[in-house]
Amino acid sequence: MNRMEKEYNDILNLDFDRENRIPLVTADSFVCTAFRSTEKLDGLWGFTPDVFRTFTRKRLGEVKTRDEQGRPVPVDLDFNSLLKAEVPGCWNCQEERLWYYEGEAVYSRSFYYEKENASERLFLKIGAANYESRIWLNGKLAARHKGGFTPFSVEITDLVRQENHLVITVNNRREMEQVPSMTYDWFNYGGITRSVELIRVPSRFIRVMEAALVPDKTFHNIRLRARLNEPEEGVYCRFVIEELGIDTTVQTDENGTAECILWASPQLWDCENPRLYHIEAWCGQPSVIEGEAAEAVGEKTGALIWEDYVEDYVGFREIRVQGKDIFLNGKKIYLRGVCCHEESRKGGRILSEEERMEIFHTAREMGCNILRLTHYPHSEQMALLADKMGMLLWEEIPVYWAIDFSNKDTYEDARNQLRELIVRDRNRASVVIWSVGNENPDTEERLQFMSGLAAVCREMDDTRLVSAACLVDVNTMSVKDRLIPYVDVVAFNEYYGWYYRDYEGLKEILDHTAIEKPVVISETGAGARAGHFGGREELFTEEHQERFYQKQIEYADGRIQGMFPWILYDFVSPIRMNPWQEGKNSKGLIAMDKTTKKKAFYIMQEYYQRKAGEEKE
Ligand code: GCB
Repeated sequence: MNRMEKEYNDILNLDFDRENRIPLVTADSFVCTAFRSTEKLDGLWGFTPDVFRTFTRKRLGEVKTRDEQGRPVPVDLDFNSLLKAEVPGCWNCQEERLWYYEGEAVYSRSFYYEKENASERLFLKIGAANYESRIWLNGKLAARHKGGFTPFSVEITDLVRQENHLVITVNNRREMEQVPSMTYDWFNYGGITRSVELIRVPSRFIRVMEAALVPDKTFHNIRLRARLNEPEEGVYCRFVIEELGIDTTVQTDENGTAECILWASPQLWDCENPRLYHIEAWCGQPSVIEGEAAEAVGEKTGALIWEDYVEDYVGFREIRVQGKDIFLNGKKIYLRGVCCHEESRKGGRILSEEERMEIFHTAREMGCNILRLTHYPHSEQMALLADKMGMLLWEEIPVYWAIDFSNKDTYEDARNQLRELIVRDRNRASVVIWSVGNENPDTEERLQFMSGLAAVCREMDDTRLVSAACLVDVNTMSVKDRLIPYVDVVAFNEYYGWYYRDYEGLKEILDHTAIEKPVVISETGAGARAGHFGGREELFTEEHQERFYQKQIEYADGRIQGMFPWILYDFVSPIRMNPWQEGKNSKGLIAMDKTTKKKAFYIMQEYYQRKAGEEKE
């Protein structure tokens, strides 16, 4: 094809996206990095919105500024220097005119790479990019990924050079078959919203390392597992937990997995004492290192050198249900929860470390022992911090409201998002619940879809509970979802006293609900504009919201195993356009400034203090 033909082909080809639709990157190729050393590519990147998707249409992996004869040619699409955008960041907050932009954008930057040894492999990890992204390295399309909130890794060993030009296109257009789909009650921030990192690994490496307490009620069996990059049998893996006197070497099976269960007496992780243990793992065929070679890598002569090394800090705890109760390390607990979106004070998905800490401190002040991180996976740092702080977590994927439940690709997308989340956070003791959806219609297709997701949780992880936030059955006024047999904790959202003006509805539902499983209210709430005071019956006043919570407690206390008020902070929502909300959902117990507490905050605080006291008795 000569230049002219190519030009025509680029603008006349309706099906231009076909050749860019390469297979999606999935959780299978993820390289765990919680404590691996990586090189961050964060900072200011070249950036431009690309409304007509011209970059992808023309496969402009590299912008050519000169023709074959070396003459300068006009560059209409200069993706490198038009604008700049922060990575991680959301374009909506970068420029006022991009606030409502939904579509494709192009990020680009260069980086320098020098191999540290001949057999080294290089991966790129993207913490999250909302929603569909494509990675182009040195002009070549290297990967495509779907899902706006989970991490993925891409091997770039064969494409990388010393001087590199990296382009990431991100498209956040809402589509019917996506997860979430077309409508939801939060803001659709677009962009590369979490860090981009380079990971160097040897040719044989540990893809995932896991450590957990076996949930067998003994509190003594520790399971250690390492999965290699390839299904290779007979490779040695060494696990060390020095503080527990564990130092053991196991060989991989035909799937490339090395696993052992060891008897130990760890101090258990819980909310009062979130004890974490340093866990180390090595893999490969160890060789002895001597003399100067040993000195060069800071080892003693005669030391064993392995091929790969990973480490993590893991808490050992057991979460379990029995009958209607939930037990943490054998002790019955009440889930004193609150829901929370991942949104910064200024708007935008990127929280500072202080803002994250503030969430934990505020939830603690309110008396919470668990946070429901709604309605999509929050950043990895949240779970790492929760582990340290002793806060339990409910994590979920955005299977929210209407989803194209009969679409196989949609299921694969949801399933992959769930697997990416589980692989990322499976060593976090704080995470005790995986939730597979929120307020979805109780249809046959949805049952197939979501029971499938529940099965994925169970296949991958026997150390956590499975739940979903269900709708109430308004015909029978009860919790009667067909998904109930597939979950451990039955959760339902209710707004009796707000959307439905009689508080008695909640009492009725609980009267009609007889389930031999723990039941929790996964959402309940009422809107209130901070500083707007008035009568107890007047909507959007702090007094009304205060009264609302008094009523919820009056009807639900003693009949449920946990409660999650909706929501800790007000948040941006394009479906809330009225004078009291102005594009925000105002059901926060605290205003968007994350400081101004509304009256209802203190009602929940008093309630949770009482519940915590009852637990101690
Ligand atoms: C719900 C949704 C939540 C909404 C909330 C509301 O049931 O799960 O995402 O924001 O209600 O404010 O209506």
